[in-house]
Parts: sequence; structure tokens; C-alpha cells
Amino acid sequence: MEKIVFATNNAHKLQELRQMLGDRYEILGLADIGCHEDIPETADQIEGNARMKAEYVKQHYGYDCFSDDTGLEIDALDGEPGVYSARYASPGHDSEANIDKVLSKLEGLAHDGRTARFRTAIVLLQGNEEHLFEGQVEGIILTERHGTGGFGYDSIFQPVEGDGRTFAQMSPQDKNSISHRGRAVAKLVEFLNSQQ
Ligand code: ITT
Repeated sequence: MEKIVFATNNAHKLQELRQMLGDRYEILGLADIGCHEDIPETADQIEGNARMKAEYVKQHYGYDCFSDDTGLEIDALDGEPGVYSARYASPGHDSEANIDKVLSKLEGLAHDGRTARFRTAIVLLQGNEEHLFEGQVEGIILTERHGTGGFGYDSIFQPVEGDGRTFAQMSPQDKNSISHRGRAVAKLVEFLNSQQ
């Protein structure tokens, strides 16, 4: 089986990928290759961060590798928090504080001024080739939290093409079927499964 590293420590993401791919590839996580260091993510675009992580693994460990990065882009905030989504309120990756910061910055804005999108970029480095897969989903930032599922900004993000529920009110399957990451991952999987 061909080995590919998914540059993440997130067990949930790894499991999901393994389920979607056939048995042609063995997907290794960072822990599986003994990579325990903090990989730099200092680019100013999500594509750049995804590339940095994949290149780090390729250079230091020699494996083909892919990596993802996601950002929430809010139009009224000129695309913020974007690449800084995880650490918008503080360096500590505090989702509740991040949501509070977004809600206070958008205070007083009417529904149609609260447009946003999640964007995911996945960079795959395979042999000498680089491939980019993207997914996005449009939505509205609500004025308060709804639902308890998901993570990050899910409780204030209402996708436009849904039925009024936020991502935090959806089952993981419903969310994945229209989400930024679900779409980018589907493109990656289609590409890998179509290779000879
Ligand atoms: P890694 O270890 O995989 O890098 P991460 O927390 O940095 O995990 P991402 O790059 O996927 O995760 O996403 C960056 C931030 O964007 C994340 O911390 C959340 O605040 C937010 N985010 C990403 N995907 C999201 C989703 O599906 N729903 C809500 N918020 C999301």
C-alpha cells in the first residue's frame, strides 16, 4: 500500500479520510511518523499554511503528504478572521472567545450585512507534483449561538443552502455534505481514487 501522511494530529480528520479512501493508500498521521514538533503555520493565506505543513513533512520525513487549513471570511470585516480563525481573540485557540469577538464586531449589523464563508484549502505533495483542492460554503453570521454540535464557529454560522439550521444544529453527515472541508476532502479523495 502506498503511504501518504495527513499532516494533522486530529484523530477525527484521520478517521474520516481513511473511511473515504479505498485500501490503495495507507494514511499516516503525524504521530504515526514520530512528528511531535509544532509545524510552523505563519503564512498569510490558508493555502500558504497548508503548503507549509505539507512541505515540512516532505522535507523532514520524506513522505508524500497533504495538509489542510480553514478560515472563516466575514465580508463586513474585510475577510477577517480568515487565516487567523483559530486564534482570533487570543493565541489560545479559544472558540467561545473567538465567537464573542465576532459577535461584538458585527453588533448592530442587519442580516444581509452579515455574509460570510468558510474556505478550506488542501495541498497535496505527491512525488514532484503539488495539487490544490478547495472547498467553500456561503452563509450568514447570526446574532447569537444556536446548537451545540460541531466546533469552532459552527453555532453562529447558518449556511445559505441549508434549511435554517446552523452547522452546530446539524448531524456531522449533514454538515459534511455541504461544508467547506467536506467539499475539499471529496475533491482530494476523488483525485487519489482516480489515480492508476
Ligand atoms: P489542525 O490541528 O488540523 O491545524 P485547527 O484547529 O488549526 O486544526 P483548522 O485549520 O481546520 O483547524 O481551522 C482553523 C480554525 O477555523 C479552527 O480552529 C476553527 O476555529 C475554525 N474552523 C475550521 N473549520 C471549522 C468548521 O467546520 N466549523 C467551525 N469552525 C471551523
